[in-house]
Amino acid sequence: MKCRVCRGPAVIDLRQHNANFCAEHFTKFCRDQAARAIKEFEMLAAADRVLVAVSGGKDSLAVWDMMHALGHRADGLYIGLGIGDYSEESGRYAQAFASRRGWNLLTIDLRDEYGYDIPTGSRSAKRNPCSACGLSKRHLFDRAARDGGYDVLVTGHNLDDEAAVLFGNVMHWRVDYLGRQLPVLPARDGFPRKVKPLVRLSERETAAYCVVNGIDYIVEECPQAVGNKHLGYKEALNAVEAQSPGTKHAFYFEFLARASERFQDIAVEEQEALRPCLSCGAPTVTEVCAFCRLVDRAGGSRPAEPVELSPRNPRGTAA
Ligand code: Q46
Ligand code: ZN
Ligand code: ZN
Repeated sequence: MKCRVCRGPAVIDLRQHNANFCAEHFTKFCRDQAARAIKEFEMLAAADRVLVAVSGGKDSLAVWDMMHALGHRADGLYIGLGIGDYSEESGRYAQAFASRRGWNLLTIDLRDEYGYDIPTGSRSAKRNPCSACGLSKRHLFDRAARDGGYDVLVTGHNLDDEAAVLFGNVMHWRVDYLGRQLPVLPARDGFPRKVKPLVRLSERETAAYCVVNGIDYIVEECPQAVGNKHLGYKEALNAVEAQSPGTKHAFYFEFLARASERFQDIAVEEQEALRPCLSCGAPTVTEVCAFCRLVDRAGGSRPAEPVELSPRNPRGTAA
C-alpha cells in the first residue's frame, strides 16, 4: 500500500477517495479538507477571534489542532458536565492537550457555576440527560463566546455526525430542524457565528488524524450515549457506506446543495420569532429561555440577590 502523493508506505486507505496516504500526506489531506469547507461555506475570516468547543474527544482536539495549523490562533473552552469518571477523564485530556501546546483553554464547571451536573440536573428537571446536556452546552458555549468577544464558535462535528443528525431529522420529517442544519449558522444579537470545519471528514479520518499527529484523546464514549438513537443512525449509515462508499458524503452534501434551501422559510420564520430571554438575554421563543428554566429546575445556584460567601456556603449558592 503506497501513498498516493509520495509513493512512500501508506498508513491509511480511504475507500471513498480511492486513495492511500502516508502520515504526512494524510495530515495534509485532512487540513486541506477543513480549509476547503472553511472556504466553501465562508466559515472564517483571517482576523476572526475563534473559540473552539473542546470535549477532550478526537473531533474537538483535531479541529483545534487544525485551526492553529491553518493560521487561526484559536482558544478552547471545556465544560465540566459532571458525568462521573467520563467527565473527569475527558477534562484531563483537554487540559493536557492545551498545556502541551501552550494554548489557552477556558473552563466552566456546571456544578460549581450553576449548581447542577448532567445526571442529577436532568433527573430533577425531568429531562433526558442528552437533551439537558445539549441545551447546557449550546447555551454556555454561545454565552462564553459572546462574553469573551469571540467572533466565531468552532465545533468538531464531522461528516458522520451531520449525516446521522440529517438521517434522524429526515426519518421524522422534522422540517424545522432541516432548515437549520447547515455547516454555518450566522451570528445574531451579539452571539457568535457557529461553524463546523470538519464536515468533509469522517469519524475514522478524525481518529486517524489524532493518531498520526500524537494527539491523545478520550476513546470511551460518554456513558449516556450508549444505546441512544444517534448511535443507531450512525450504525445504519455505516452499513450503507460499507456497501457503497461515498453514500454518506452524497447524502449530506447533496442535501445542502439541492434540498436544504426548501426548508429555509420555516427556519427564517423561527428566527424572526426569537427575542431576548428576560433573565439572560439569549435568543428564545419563550419569555425565559430553556437554559434558565433548566437551571431553575435543576437546583441551580443563581441567587436572586448577591449572596455572601462563608465557610458554610463557599460557592455563594442561594439558600
Ligand atoms: S456528552 Fe452530553 Fe453527549 Fe453524553 S450526555 Fe449525551 S449529549 S452523550 S455529545
Ligand atoms: Zn506521502
Ligand atoms: Zn435565559
